Amino acid sequence: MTHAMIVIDVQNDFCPGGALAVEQGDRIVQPINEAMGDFDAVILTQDWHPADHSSFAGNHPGKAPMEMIELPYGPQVLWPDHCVIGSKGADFHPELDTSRADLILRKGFRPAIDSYSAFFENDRRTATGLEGYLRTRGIEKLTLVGLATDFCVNYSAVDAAKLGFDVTVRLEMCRGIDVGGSLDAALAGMRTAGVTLG
Ligand code: VGL
Ligand code: ZN
Repeated sequence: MTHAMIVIDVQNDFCPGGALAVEQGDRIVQPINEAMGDFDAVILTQDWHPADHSSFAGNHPGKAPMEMIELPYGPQVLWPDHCVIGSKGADFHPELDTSRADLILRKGFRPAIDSYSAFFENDRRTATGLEGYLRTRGIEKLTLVGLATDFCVNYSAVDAAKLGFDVTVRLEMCRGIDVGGSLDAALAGMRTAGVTLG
C-alpha cells in the first residue's frame, strides 16, 4: 500500500518565538526529518494567510485572540495574526528538510474562510485538492505529524479518515495548542473517526 507522510504546518509562527507559538513545537523537527525516508511520499502543508484574513483577531476591532466569533460558515476561533503570506513566520522551520517534499500544499489563503484541514476549508465544503492528488497517486495510507495536534492535525486526520484513507497520527511528532480542553476533545474525536493514534 502506498504510504505518505503528511507534515502539517511546521512553520516559524507555530514554533517558540512565533506569533502563535506551540510549546515545544520545534522539538518535532528532527524526528520528522529522520522519519521522512520511511515513506513513499512526503507532503508538507503550509498555513498561508493574507493580511486581511478573517481568522485574525487584529481584523476584528474590539476582539482579542482566542475569542470566538460567528462567520457565515459557523463558529471560528480568532487567532493572533500568523503565517502571513510571504512573511518569515510563514516560512517552514529552518531545520525542516523540505527537500524531500513531493508536494507543498498551501491552505487558508481565502480571506473569508479559515482552513485547519489539509482537505477541506472551515466551511467543510471547499476542497483544497489534496484528496485528488493522493488518489491519483494511488496513496491509500497516511501518517500525519506536525502542528498543532488539536487544530490542523486533528481536522486533517478526521477528514482523511472520513474520506476512507487509512490514517495514523504519530503523537510524538506533534504538539498541541490546548485551549479550553481542545487537546482532549481532539484526541477523542480522532479516535471516534477511526484514526490510529501511534
Ligand atoms: C493552526 C490555528 C490557526 C494549526 C493554523 O496549524 O493548527 N491553528 N491556524
Ligand atoms: Zn492559521
